[in-house]
Amino acid sequence: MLARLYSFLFLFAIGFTTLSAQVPALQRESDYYAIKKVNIPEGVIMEAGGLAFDEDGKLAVCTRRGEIWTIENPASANPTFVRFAHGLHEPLGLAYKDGEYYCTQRAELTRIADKNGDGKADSFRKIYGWPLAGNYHEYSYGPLIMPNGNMMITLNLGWVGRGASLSKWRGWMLEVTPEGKMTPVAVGMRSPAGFGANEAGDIFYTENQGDWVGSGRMTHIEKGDFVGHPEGLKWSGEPGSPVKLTMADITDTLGYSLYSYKEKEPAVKPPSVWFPHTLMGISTSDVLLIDHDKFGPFKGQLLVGDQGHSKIMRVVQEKVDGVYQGACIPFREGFSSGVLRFEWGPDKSLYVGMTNRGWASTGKSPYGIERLVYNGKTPFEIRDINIQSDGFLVHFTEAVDKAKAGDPSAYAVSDFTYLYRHNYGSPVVDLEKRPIQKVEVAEDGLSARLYIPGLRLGYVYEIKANGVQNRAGKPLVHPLAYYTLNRIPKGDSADMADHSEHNTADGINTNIVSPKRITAVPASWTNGPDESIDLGSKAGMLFDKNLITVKAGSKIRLTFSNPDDMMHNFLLVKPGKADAVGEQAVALGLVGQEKGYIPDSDDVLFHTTLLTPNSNDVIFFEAPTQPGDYPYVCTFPGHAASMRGILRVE
Ligand SMILES: [Cu+2]
Repeated sequence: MLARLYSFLFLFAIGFTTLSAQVPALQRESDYYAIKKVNIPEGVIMEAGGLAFDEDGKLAVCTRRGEIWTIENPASANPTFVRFAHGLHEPLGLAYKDGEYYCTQRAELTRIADKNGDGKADSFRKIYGWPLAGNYHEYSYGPLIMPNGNMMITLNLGWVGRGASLSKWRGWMLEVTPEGKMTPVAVGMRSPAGFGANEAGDIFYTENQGDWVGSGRMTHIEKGDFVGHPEGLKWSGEPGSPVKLTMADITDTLGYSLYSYKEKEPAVKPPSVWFPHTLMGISTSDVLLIDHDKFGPFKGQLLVGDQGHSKIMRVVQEKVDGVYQGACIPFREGFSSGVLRFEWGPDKSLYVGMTNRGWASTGKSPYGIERLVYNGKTPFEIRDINIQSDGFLVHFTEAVDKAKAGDPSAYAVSDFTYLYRHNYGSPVVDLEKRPIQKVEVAEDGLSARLYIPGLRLGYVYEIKANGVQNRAGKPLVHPLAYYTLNRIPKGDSADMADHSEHNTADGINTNIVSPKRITAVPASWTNGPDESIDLGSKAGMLFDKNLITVKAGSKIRLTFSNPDDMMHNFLLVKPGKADAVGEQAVALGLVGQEKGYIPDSDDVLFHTTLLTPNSNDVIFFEAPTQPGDYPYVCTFPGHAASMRGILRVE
């Protein structure tokens, strides 16, 4: 099985590498959507946990430090900040309705109001509360206020080296009436930091990669659903539970995807959209409907944030035989901190609340509020994707050059899935390139139909359209989408996914063979190494040492240990090249895991293999003879920004 997977990877490595997703220089996100800073007064720690606007356009932000700030004229150069409330317990959601704020603290849903009109909260009423075990990871989110006035909240699992439901209803979505009557809705959540409703009013929640969760994903929630993580099932026997499954019903099933596990246990609900880990983001957050046409040609679609990658993605969905499915598409990156929350402002710009304390992000600021402003120009983008019985219909925001877009070589499509198991995350498995039989471009040039034989249910389709251009010869701003296939419309010619075919091998290459990784004492080192160095990983995507000083040309034995729960590597690179090498690693795309995320680059001097949790690697190398600061960096996608240090050669 292992060999089979590797041979696929080898065969298609060249294609994937050359077609890796890069934003072409001609078309930049910032040409259409500008990120503008909201000026925050000095001393205000605006670690945004939730955003809400009142009817007058005043913005309220609850913070992870337990405050609520109101901000008048947030788009102006000097907004007015008032501390409206304080002393709350890490509120991670805020809503506003009829003159009152609704806020989810760790242990209760609270209604907060300013009764005497002095601009500060003076009324705090508990609507509904729940117990805490005291675990740091027991985050609580919401509320999402429904049209009938009821409120949805979600409760994170605790973390004890795995997701754990240490107190009642952890791992659940709950519905609470304004009077405080609670009904459990759905279970199987791990870290449900974001949820929102689409145009039809259906609720979707986003999940972060973790144990039992192969990659980030978004799932449609209906009453009685079980969405994958078994821990919350501990409470399925409680009065009011709409779920009959128990923890014992869910077994660790190497070899099943969540989709194929459903054939064994029909109560399991797979996601409508997977966000491939590191390729789209690393920690999905807020969900918001684009409910107007003042933000580009995307009305009716969803925006989904990513905290770790400090960015926002776009999601297009369709319902086939009553089941949601669709694609995620890159939208806007480059926010200054981790994107946790967003909300439409009165002018229909998007206010983005950010924080990264304890949750590293590519944006380097610890917190902040930014505003995403659309300038009215139409970006040339994939607008939407619809499943066909024999392929995909890809819609564009502008007419395409028909000759170019009609050529199958303008596209590359591959599919893969993730394993459903107790481990933290899943590698990409069963990766295959899908041949495109032919492409038909619509008369108006606004869509292209890709004929792809042998579609596989339960798989994620990477659709690249790097060769598509508009009539002015410009490429797509983002020639990339990941479509999750749950259903195929009638006229079904698809091959059903056969779960016995899932590759159970990890797909991770932990023994990278390379002349830059020498794992035995070189024969020429007759006196052994001059120096032995121990380096470790540290939680939060860090090395445990930021500076190591060595003599020029000295013989070094380096032991890199990984006691962390994530995978890491060590690459020593040429001065000033840490960013470049990190980007090259991400650009490896789906084959990155096979290469240990080590790009084939002259900028890389020496490296270890990719280390799984609780493993180590020993390498031998000679320090550069040229004195200077040589960065070392972990290039596991998403880590390079924070996980680096300096080897100082003297
Ligand atoms: Cu790392």
